[in-house]
Amino acid sequence: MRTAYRTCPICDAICGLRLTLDDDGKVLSVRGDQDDPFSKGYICPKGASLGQLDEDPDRLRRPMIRTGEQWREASWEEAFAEIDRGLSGVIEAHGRQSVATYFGNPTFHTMGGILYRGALAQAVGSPNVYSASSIDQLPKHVACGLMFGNGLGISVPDVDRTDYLFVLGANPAESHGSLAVAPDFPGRLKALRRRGGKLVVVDPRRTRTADMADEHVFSRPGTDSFLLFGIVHTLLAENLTSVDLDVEGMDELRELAAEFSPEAVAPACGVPAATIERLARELAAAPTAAVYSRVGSCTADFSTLSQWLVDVINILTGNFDRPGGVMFAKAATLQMPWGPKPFTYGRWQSRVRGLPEMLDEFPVATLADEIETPGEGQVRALLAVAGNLVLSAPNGPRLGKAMQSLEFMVCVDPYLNETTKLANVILPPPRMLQMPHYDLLETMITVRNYARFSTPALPLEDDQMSEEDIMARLVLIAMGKGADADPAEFHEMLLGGLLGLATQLPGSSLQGADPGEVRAGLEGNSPPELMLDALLKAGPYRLTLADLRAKPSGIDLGALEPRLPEVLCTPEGRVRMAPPELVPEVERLRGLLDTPAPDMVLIGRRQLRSNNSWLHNVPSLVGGSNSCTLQVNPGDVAKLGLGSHARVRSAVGEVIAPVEPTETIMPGVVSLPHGWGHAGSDQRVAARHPGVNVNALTDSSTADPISGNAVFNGVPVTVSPAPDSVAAG
Ligand SMILES: Nc1nc2c(c(=O)[nH]1)N[C@H]1C(S)=C(S)[C@@H](COP(=O)(O)OP(=O)(O)OC[C@H]3O[C@@H](n4cnc5c(=O)[nH]c(N)nc54)[C@H](O)[C@@H]3O)O[C@H]1N2
Ligand SMILES: Nc1nc2c(c(=O)[nH]1)N[C@H]1C(S)=C(S)[C@@H](COP(=O)(O)OP(=O)(O)OC[C@H]3O[C@@H](n4cnc5c(=O)[nH]c(N)nc54)[C@H](O)[C@@H]3O)O[C@H]1N2
Ligand code: SF4
Ligand SMILES: [Mo]
Repeated sequence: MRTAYRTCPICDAICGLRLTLDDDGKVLSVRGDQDDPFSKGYICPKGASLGQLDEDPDRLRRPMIRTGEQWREASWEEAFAEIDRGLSGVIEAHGRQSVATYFGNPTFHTMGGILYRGALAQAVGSPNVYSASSIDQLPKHVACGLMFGNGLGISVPDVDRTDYLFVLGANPAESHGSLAVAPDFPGRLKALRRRGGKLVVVDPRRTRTADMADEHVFSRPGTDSFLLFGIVHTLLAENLTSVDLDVEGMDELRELAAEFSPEAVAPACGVPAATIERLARELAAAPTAAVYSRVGSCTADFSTLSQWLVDVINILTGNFDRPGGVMFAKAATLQMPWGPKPFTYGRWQSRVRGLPEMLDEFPVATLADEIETPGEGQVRALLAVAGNLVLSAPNGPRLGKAMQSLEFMVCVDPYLNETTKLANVILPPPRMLQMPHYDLLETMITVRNYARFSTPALPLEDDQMSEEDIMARLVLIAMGKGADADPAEFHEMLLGGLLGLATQLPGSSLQGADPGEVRAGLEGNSPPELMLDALLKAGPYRLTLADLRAKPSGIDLGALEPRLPEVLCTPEGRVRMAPPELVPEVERLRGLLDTPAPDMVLIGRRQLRSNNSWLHNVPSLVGGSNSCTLQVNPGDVAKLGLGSHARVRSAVGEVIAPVEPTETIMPGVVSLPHGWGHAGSDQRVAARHPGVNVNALTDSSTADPISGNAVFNGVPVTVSPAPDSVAAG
């Protein structure tokens, strides 16, 4: 028996875990690590199932090659040779633009993913770069880019010190938080209330978070910008502002908010004017307050506008960049990607819809267009790393069909699933416990400064390949160096580039040092570990990998402190309160003030024991409350005459799902969780709990006009009774 310390790699809470393993490396138990200064022993059911997930017998061990419908295991040599042939063929015939890359959610967490994804996209040399950002948080990046000149200038709510937390379109009691790393988020919310603070939740569902709150406000999906404008209007009209930052555009902001009085917006968002006014006054009067918004608000229409208004309120109430308000974490590593970079976008446009590039990417919502539409630059090949687009992307089934028309597709993924089964080659990364782990992105958005590194708990076996070697070999193939090129050559190149930046960037603790000397002093058992050592040494605390290894339960780096000047990148050095780029959207919003809402709209939901699409093959995580049901208000159940199952139809598709009548959802709204739809899956447990694909209903032709982000919430649908016999749920 031995103990292994791990950071849980599943969700954004990055909890510290303590595992016991037997001599064969089998996981005997998983517990929260009591000695972790940040998570303090917290663990959720998913973390507790990490052993089962890691040891899942359906995980792929060896590369897979498909011929027709037939999959067979192959050697790594054969798989890379096949990829070299397929990819080079497409590049020769159609040019580099015809190869798309997609990076899914886990690439934000794994070291091989986060450190190598940029290099892979660059080596492919195509503008067709896509990631889970544009089906998630892109509007937040864009709003921060426009206001602070820094697309990564994302602040987090100071949950541990705030007196008033206003949660909009997030359910951290079940999701455990997102873009705000706070292990044991539920415990932190309880502590907020214990110390006399107030928790307000605005959501079309009475969620677990809403149940914990002092006040829950039902609001109509897709209308957050109305509500937020109503609050801004009140703050300005009643002189409740206390702006203590160097800002510009206050007059323009006043003008933009003028027509959005609480009375004007109330019919649109479904929140009474008196409630909007009271919330504005409470936010202004609280000693400290933080407005926090996430997926519900980011994946709806007008999402860039609502993310902007969230920070406008934080600034107007004097709560931006101060304890108890919203603040910026100070990560232990040199800020990724390598220092603050002025925000630019629209440097190139997507071929079919003319959507602007955002942070070097195009929105996932237009990937199907780029594959389906003939002409020069048509996407003919796809490299997808850690993504399950058929279940996660808007109109996933359409995208799946488009994928079938590709000439070549490669997935880096441990599972044969709804998306990877459409590939020609699948390359499986090692098990989680075999990888080193440091969450380079999440540690940039913690609610307390913190660092924790996990060494691999288990060695790689002879027939396995590290994720960084897989990525490096794909890079080398894309560079035209062939299937046999030595990945070590590329690792050293990437490390060299990183050291070049780390020794030059202002603010780096290694600025002015000699890259060769720094390289000679680096230590680590793998290329990502060497890179981490460099990034830590270049970071503000001058830590080393050895420091983190010596403290496997993690290191507390103190409470957040004000640091806006380090984050702000606008040329004039001031925060832009009314970015001109947003004005057309404000006009579009104004045009909808008196438009009646659709009769019935669809929203999503996250379930405690799921994580997007990929945990449904773990027996302890499926069944019971974790099943794919359509939540409907009992009034609507009666009105629509629904029985046990309902047919849900949208502009693009239809599904049949079991009905779950519940008072927790507001009338006129139904909810289906995402990540389901595993009928016929090769994942044996998931196939027994298939559920339906909610993204068969979401529409890829609608997107937030500014960011291009997908719209998953507020989708107009019709709901009708369905006979049980045709039910697929
Ligand atoms: N258990 C679990 N945890 C997860 C995940 C998971 O799948 N399951 N996924 C992880 C990922 S990738 C992410 S990004 C995070 C996301 O973390 P959260 O953002 O906290 O996730 P959700 O639970 O989707 O919360 C969105 C809420 O918005 C509400 N909503 C829908 N539409 C609207 C709207 O128009 N306005 C408002 N105000 N509310 C709306 C929904 O009812 C829902 O309660 O969770 C992470 N953690
Ligand atoms: N309707 C609706 N759709 C949504 C959402 C919603 O709220 N509603 N939420 C959206 C959000 S927030 C997100 S983040 C996206 C997620 O979208 P995706 O990232 O495309 O989908 P996931 O389901 O997270 O799939 C992750 C894949 O990574 C694989 N994987 C797991 N671990 C590893 C690893 O270590 N290495 C590699 N290479 N692969 C690994 C899994 O097997 C799985 O195939 O979905 C979005 N889709
Ligand atoms: S909350 Fe997230 S990080 Fe923590 S144990 Fe659960 S899945 Fe892992
Ligand atoms: Mo996400």
